[in-house]
Amino acid sequence: MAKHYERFNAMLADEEHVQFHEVHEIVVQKLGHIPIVKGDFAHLPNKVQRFVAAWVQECRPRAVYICDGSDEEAHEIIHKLEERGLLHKLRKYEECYICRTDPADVARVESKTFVTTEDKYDSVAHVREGVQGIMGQWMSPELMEVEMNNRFPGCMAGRCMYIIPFSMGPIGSPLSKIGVQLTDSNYVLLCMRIMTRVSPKVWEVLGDNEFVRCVHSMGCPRPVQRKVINHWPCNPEKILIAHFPEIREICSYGSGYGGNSLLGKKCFALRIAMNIARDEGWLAEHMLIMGITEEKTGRETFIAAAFPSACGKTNLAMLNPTIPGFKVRVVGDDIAWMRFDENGELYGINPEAGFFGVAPGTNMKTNPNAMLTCLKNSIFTNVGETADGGFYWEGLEDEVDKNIAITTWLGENWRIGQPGKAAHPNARFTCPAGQCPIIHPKWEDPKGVPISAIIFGGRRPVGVPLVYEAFSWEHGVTVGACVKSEATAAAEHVGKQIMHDPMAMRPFMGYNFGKYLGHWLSLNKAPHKVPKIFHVNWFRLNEKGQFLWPGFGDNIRVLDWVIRRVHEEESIAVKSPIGWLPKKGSINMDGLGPVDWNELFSLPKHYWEDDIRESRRFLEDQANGDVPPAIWKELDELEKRVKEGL
Ligand code: GTP
Ligand code: SPV
Ligand code: MN
Repeated sequence: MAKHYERFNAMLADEEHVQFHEVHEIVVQKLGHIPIVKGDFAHLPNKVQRFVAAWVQECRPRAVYICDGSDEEAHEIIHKLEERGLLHKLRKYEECYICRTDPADVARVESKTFVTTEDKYDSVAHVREGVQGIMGQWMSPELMEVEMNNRFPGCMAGRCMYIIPFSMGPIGSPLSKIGVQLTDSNYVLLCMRIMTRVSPKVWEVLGDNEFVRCVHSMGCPRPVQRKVINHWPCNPEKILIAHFPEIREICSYGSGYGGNSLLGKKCFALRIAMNIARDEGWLAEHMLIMGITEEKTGRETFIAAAFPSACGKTNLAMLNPTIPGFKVRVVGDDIAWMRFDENGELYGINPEAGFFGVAPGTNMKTNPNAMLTCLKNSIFTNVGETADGGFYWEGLEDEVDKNIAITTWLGENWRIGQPGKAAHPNARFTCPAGQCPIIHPKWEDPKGVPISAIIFGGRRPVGVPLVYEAFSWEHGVTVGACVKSEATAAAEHVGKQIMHDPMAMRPFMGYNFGKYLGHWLSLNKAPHKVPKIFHVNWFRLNEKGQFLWPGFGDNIRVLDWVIRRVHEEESIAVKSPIGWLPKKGSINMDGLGPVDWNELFSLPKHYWEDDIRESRRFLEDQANGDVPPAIWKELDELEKRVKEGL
């Protein structure tokens, strides 16, 4: 049996056979002479002690540091990283730091991300012979064992292992889950304390219960074998991001960047959580949550929306309305955990505590709320820096002195207007959500907020209208299953290829995609009141390659239509073969420049025929026998409607 399972089983066996008072002795033996430089190991929950001890044995760090999430702790670490040169203070703001990574470690690495289960088809769907599966990758426990053995033994030599207790969701909420991350990166620790709730209270809430085991190493034991660039240790050639849903364990090696290393985010809150969600009857999704209040009536409607990475979730969640009468407040910008309550209402929480937002494109016009959130206590990774100690990235041309000297993310001297870019396209800000001027007062409500609509979307340059509404839950799930988008810099894909990204979850699938669709469909049962499902596209282009829709703050006009549909306004929709479309004139266009309604909503017949054929092919290729019959039925009906009606 593979070692990680053995290690896990041994922990359970220990529990059965060993008396409580003996546990500590055993663990101390396993820790050997490794000093605990901070925290009281003996007071950690038993299961955590064993987990740490097992991985200390494996990774052989120089010391163990038990984090408490306090500001003092953060300052101590920041100070250390400033001295080392990894962090640099941005003197224009309060407690903001800039960090430049090794240019070989700048985004999620989907090709090195795996799910390991005993049975392959628990992790991935059956693909057509000769087809490369893209909805998650499985690696057998045996092969994974070899890969892990090739990396983890001794991987923290000469470094400190940080023990991070964190809660995804408000500490103690019935919807929250606890994780413990071990890491040898203190940059990761600093980001984890922004993105999750790191606190000793987690130990109390955890007690003897289960938690998600997260292990992360930069893969750069000392003495280093590979030249460290920008003081950013990493091991890009050997990146491996392994998930073991059966034992709720995540092991990540070689990268310090974003979703590769902040394991609470995509690894836990999506890939592992969706396994838990399937078992417990809820949903863990790549979705923002926002509340929109109509000021005239005071009515507030909450919406969850799934767009692929770098396709506009953060921007929509914090939207600054360009038309009067609406108040928008953000609950979450990337991940939603949603569950039907006993009355059948869908409630959602944001399991995260911070925003890890795409920097380029963010400015006071497109997203003032994000700009105002990250003016203090934030970390900026792979952005440029102005000579007066400010951040800079593409999109800020009008907000800084045009002649100011800028250092690019690659450390080069640069000025606005010169060729090249100041920031990496996947440069990010990491900031506490609580600092957002429009954070929703209920964003930490343990019950969550009631979700009335689900929106899917993506970057679709042609053919797909600004907005449409699905006819039913089943139709909506099919729309979600057929989400596609242009590739972005959030992962390693290159070029402007259109990729399938069902439910915006392609990079984050934690189990068999066909069964995941089945799980979505299964939620439409009494007493559940399933929300309406919509599809939006802010990215349609005209013949000249310009956006047909202004986007950003003007997206409120589309949300207004969505809300009115949620509240059963019938006269504003017309039936089309692909779903309900806005009746001409039913979207408020007051004060907008010229917008070509006909072009925005046109449904080219050939395009849709091809699109449906291609989507069918995708589902057959990627999940043939596993796709629920209801999805095929929806596709058949859609095809028929398009054939006869367009
Ligand atoms: P992840 O954090 O990777 O999951 O991304 P996200 O979905 O939160 O995307 P985000 O809101 O950060 O937007 C990514 C890019 O899309 C930014 O460069 C934005 O400027 C751009 N963008 C966002 N909304 C719009 C829009 O309505 N119209 C246009 N044209 N661009 C947009
Ligand atoms: C995404 O890629 O969807 C992100 C950034 O939100 S990362 O945390 O790196 O996954
Ligand atoms: Mn995301």
